Amino acid sequence: MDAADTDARTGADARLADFERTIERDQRIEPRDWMPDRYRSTMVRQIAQHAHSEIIGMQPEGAWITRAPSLRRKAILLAKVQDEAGHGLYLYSAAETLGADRPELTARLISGRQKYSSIFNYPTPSFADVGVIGWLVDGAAICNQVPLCRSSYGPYARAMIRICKEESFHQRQGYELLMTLMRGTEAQRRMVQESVDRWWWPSLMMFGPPDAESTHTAQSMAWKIKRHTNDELRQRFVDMTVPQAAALGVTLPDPDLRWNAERGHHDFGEVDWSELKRVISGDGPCNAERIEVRRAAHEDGAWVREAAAAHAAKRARREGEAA
Ligand code: FAQ
Repeated sequence: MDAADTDARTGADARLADFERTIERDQRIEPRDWMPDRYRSTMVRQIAQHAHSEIIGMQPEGAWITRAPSLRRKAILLAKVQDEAGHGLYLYSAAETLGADRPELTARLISGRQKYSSIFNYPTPSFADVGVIGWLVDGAAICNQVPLCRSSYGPYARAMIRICKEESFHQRQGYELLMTLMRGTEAQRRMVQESVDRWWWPSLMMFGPPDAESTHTAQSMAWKIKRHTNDELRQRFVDMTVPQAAALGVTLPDPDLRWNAERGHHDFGEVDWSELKRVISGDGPCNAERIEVRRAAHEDGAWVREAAAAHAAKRARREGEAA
């Protein structure tokens, strides 16, 4: 080994040591900092999947915008779905700070090479689903994402702060809608219960596979990308949701759900992990429809992207001539 090789090796070791020290001290990794390739690709993977989830997540509730039962409910729903688009944009921007190319991320989503959350592959046949998505799906998202505000990658952690604030608001609006329905007619109460029955188990699946089967958790915890395991967050969500269900007057569809005083947590039944695997691998009730809608929207929007690029090029030319 010659002197140049030794210098290069020492430089690489020093950079890795610097990276590990930053993580150990709970400081943030920023875009210009050196990072291991695997840390970068793990961050791009998680942020892109998260961004895709926000964008695909506009569809199930968005389907109710034209059919909301009042102007007030329509305005609330429009604002919520618009917030989700905004979350997608913050997250795609965070992925871009890692060198990811946004059109390429979209192409990967549309071609099925990149995932999005399983939860958005379920249908929304009743208006109560809008409330239940706010309560349970945004509730699970907050539970998962509040610890991500302390994630080690700076732009992701900062995006998460704003997203969590908005999602807390979404969760409250969902709960308020359900409270209103529960104070309504017997048919409305039945509609809420039927919706809870359909969304409860898929909401628990949002936290990912059980720890023993999770491929990324150990490394992501070591890098402080994730702060808790999938099972820890799932448990936290169950404990948080049980009293809310009682206050609402609905039953969570799990005969094994009960308080365990010894553990200081609720015990709950086994999630159907084969269903999660099926939905993740593209065979959920609405996977094909969700991707088709996203593909069509992307193709319909081509002229907007072309016009924006032409405008930017023209402005750059003018500025170049003026300089
Ligand atoms: N669905 O080893 P792990 C929202 C994949 S909230 C689909 O445990 P990891 C707000 C996983 O990616 C929803 N795929 O992986 C909203 C991996 O696949 P890969 C989005 C899943 O990363 C509310 C493989 O299985 N939130 O959008 C799922 O350590 C209302 C092995 O799993 C986030 O993305 C699943 N449920 O932990 C919008 C939060 N679970 O990449 C509209 C950030 C696992 O090897 C309306 N993400 N997989 O091919 C995370 O916290 C993590 O990535 C987990 C998964 C916890 C999702």
